[in-house]
Amino acid sequence: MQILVIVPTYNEAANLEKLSGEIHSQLPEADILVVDDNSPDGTAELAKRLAGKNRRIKIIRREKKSGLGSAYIRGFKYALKNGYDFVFQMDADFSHNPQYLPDFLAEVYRYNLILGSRYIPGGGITNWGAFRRLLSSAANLYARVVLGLSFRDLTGGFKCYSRRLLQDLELDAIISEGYVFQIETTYRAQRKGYKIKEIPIIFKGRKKGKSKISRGICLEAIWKVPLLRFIRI
Ligand SMILES: Nc1nc2c(ncn2[C@@H]2O[C@H](COP(=O)(O)OP(=O)(O)OP(=O)(O)O)[C@@H](O)[C@H]2O)c(=O)[nH]1
Ligand SMILES: [Mg+2]
Repeated sequence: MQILVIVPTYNEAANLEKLSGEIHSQLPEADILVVDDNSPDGTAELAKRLAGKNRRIKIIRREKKSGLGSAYIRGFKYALKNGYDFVFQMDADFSHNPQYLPDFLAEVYRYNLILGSRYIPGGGITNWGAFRRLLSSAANLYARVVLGLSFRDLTGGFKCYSRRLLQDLELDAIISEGYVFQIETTYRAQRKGYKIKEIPIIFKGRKKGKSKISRGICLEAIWKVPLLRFIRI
């Protein structure tokens, strides 16, 4: 069984070494793929150094900051090409605690997509102010109602996919980048009839490094979510 953990990075030099150590202490047999967009803070150089010492760390370096969705897609294609069976996506800023990785793996055998969920019993959020919480709840409610999905956390970025689902997801047809990317991948999986399960995670707001959330990412959510209803799946 081959496992890949995709970690997209933009200016995460303060987090990467500790994160990769913690991932490997949970899943020693997993490979970690850093997809870096030429971060000015030297994240890619750090990743290269780590990869030089540890063959279970890989790095793809893209020329410029090109968005989170396309970074995941790049990682997914790498996973398919290199024969991985289970593929995680997680953030580099410790919002997604590596201690949950085994919980996902315990379920993904019976499902095709596991969502790390802040909004089911046992899940939660620490370190976020009222505005960020409100924004996230509103986005989830909006997506749930507009797309008729029953999952409580559609915008989270801590997920695990089976190879079978990734093969069938038509990666080149995906239209979104920011939070909508998370909604779209889950929506496509559901429409194609794959089995999806939410498991509880406590999400920690970022402590180190700078947030990349922008108004553009929020606006994208408003107009692209309804559009998803009309795409051919
Ligand atoms: N490769 C790549 N990674 C990105 C890009 N934008 C964000 N990331 C990474 O994607 C993950 C999630 O981004 P964050 O900036 O943490 O976004 P967020 O969690 O919504 O917001 P904050 O935690 O408040 O910053 C982090 O590991 C980032 O370094 C990008 O354009 N390209
Ligand atoms: Mg974050």
